Amino acid sequence: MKNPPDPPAAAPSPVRPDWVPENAGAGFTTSLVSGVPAAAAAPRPPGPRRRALSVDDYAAGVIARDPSILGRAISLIESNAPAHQAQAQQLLARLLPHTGRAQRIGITGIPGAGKSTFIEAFGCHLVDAGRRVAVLAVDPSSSLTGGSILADKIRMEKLCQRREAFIRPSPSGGSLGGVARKTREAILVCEAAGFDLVIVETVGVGQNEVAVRSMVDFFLVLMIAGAGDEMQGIKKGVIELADALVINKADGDNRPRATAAQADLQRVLHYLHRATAGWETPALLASALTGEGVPAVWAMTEEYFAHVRASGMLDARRRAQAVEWMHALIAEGLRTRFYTSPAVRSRLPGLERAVAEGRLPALGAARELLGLADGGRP
Ligand SMILES: Nc1nc2c(ncn2[C@@H]2O[C@H](COP(=O)(O)OP(=O)(O)O)[C@@H](O)[C@H]2O)c(=O)[nH]1
Ligand SMILES: [Mg+2]
Repeated sequence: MKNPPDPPAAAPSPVRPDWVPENAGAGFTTSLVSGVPAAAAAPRPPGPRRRALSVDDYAAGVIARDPSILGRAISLIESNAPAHQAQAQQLLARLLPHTGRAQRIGITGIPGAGKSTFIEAFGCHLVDAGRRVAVLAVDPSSSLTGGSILADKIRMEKLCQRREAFIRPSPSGGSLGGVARKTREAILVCEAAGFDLVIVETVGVGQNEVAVRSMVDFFLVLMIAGAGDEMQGIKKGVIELADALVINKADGDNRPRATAAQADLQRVLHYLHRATAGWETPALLASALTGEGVPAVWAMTEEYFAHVRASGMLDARRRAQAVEWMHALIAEGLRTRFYTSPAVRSRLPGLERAVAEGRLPALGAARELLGLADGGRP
């Protein structure tokens, strides 16, 4: 998928986060709502503009886990500017030997399921256990709603303050394909920085789950009892992507309903296709609010990793994901080349009309355009 061109630079915002590269267009998250108590939201001290970093500077800073350089390295990756993209690719090549050691975890669920709250509780539990945790958010819609960054920063307030944690809001703007590329590469940067876990939070809408499933080792679906959520999940096939289900908000008055939902899910899971060979998808209860059940989710996660390491599934999945990703990039490249070809661009509107009016079959029009993109052969 093609990234939209950078829109003209946005008006300067009162708070410019430190992950924003120089010359960033409005396609970037260039502002945060003031009052957010995140370290990343602190305005830069007044003074000369930041020095441009070389690939060496970026690589050294990432490997040393310098939070400011880490943030800037991810900004570089997220930038759509061709000069940044070239530098980003050099950086990734440099970092590649340092990647591959983290546990890559995807967490999805409908908006309001409690993903951010859960990641806060889960992340703090892990940090307390001596782990370093990076959190990346994938939400192509966040640039439209504008609210999710504020909400997530507040919900992850405690985790934000831990030195062993790094939280990065969603790259704003752009297609799901663009966001997926940026997230995949951001995972690698976090790994090179020595985080033990990289958690990707994604909103359970549309194709997000499939995109995130294809970049993580372990995929957790967070659910809530009632509202037909269990059934929705089954219909969308999301449950078949999951390595674990966690019914969140199993607290207070909601506890009995959560327990009933767990029993329903356990029955259904029995008949469904498993996401990972040899691993039976469990359905656990948790409360992100009270923290109850969170250590059990971590214990189950460790059990999962022990299983996939021993069975060779972890390596096999990563190899398959890398090849799949290469094909996705080829497809994206071909698509971009096709739609930016001058011959295609001049002929496309006329052929669209002809197809719409029934004067030409779609197949004939497609063949003609593909021929034009190939260098004029009809
Ligand atoms: N009672 C209860 N409320 C929760 C729990 N987890 C999250 N919430 C609340 O649910 C709302 C949505 O949480 P949030 O983490 O933003 O959901 P997200 O959209 O999935 O990231 C917030 O008001 C949370 O305080 C929980 O375990 N129990
Ligand atoms: Mg959230």
